Amino acid sequence: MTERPERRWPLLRDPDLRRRLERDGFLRLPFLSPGAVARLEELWSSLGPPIVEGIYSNLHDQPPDCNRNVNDVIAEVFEEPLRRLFVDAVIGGSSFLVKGCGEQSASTLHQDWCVVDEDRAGSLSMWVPLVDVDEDNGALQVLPGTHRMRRSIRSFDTLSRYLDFEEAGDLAVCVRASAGDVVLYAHDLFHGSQPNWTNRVRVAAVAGLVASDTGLCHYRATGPTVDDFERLDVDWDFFEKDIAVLASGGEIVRRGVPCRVNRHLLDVEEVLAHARQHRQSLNRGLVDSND
Ligand SMILES: O=C(O)CCC(=O)C(=O)O
Repeated sequence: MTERPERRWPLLRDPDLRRRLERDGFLRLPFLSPGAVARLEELWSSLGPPIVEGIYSNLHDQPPDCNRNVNDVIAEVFEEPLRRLFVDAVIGGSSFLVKGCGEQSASTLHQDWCVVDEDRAGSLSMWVPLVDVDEDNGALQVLPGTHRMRRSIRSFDTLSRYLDFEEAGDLAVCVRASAGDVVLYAHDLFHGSQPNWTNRVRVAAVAGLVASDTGLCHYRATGPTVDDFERLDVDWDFFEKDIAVLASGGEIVRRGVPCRVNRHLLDVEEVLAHARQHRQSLNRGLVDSND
């Protein structure tokens, strides 16, 4: 199995949870109190709430002041339970991620954008549903262990690998969760969600997490080959403000450091083989499979 160099991750207090997160790339844990869930539901309702089709984020269409407020309230609500779980973690980029209803609401299996140099550091997403989630209403589905594959570069304008749920078959693991649980997952873990077949939108509050002293970055494709990039040093605001400029067809003026990552685009077969191997090693008891 391809192994990655040691990386600096946000540091969980519990060594056993730390081991599981680094091994599988995800972890579900109790996180928010019912009162905290109610506060976030109220915040979501105060946005309108927008009519949601497919996958919706407030970052898509809400004004900057509103997005700043959503970011600040989610960060505040997450702060206390975050300190209980982690010794060392810095939160940023909080928003609502909402799944509408019906066939068009699937999120194909993918890796999230890089927010750190993944040769040196690991970054996590905190995904907190405000309703109970399962296979019927858009629970996260993950390909365990795929965060340990060779490095890939994902950003606004780089080519990224997507996988259909049909291709993944039973390698995709559904992470059922109760309202207020957190699903922690590595940004480079393949994940997605099947359509929401219920008639109630599925709201989740999400945020990014890195260890302190970990610089954030974003990659831009520069050519001449698909493996040539520049790495920009950024902060959390970049993902809210500058990306919105790029998304609306504008350009941003920033100089980055050139870098090349050979064959950065992962192959479908390679991802599936890796997920299969991870599952086999769990089944064979090479690693403790009781958790
Ligand atoms: O919220 C979902 O259903 C999908 C989440 C996801 O894929 C992501 O945040 O990248």
